[in-house]
Amino acid sequence: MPTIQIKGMRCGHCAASVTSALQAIDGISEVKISLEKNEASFKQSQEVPISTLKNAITAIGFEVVD
Ligand SMILES: [Cu+2]
Repeated sequence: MPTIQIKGMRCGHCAASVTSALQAIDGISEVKISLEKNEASFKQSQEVPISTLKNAITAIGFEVVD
């Protein structure tokens, strides 16, 4: 499963926001968030550019860590 590091998630609301932002992207499903690890993992049915992921996360006030 692809996994990305996300900065700024603090609670269940943050996790839910990130989940819906990622799931709104074409080709991404089954998003799982780990607040302890600051990670989001997901299933990818097609290639999604990292810039698309970053934009979606940035748009809701979080940051993808490189
Ligand atoms: Cu929160």
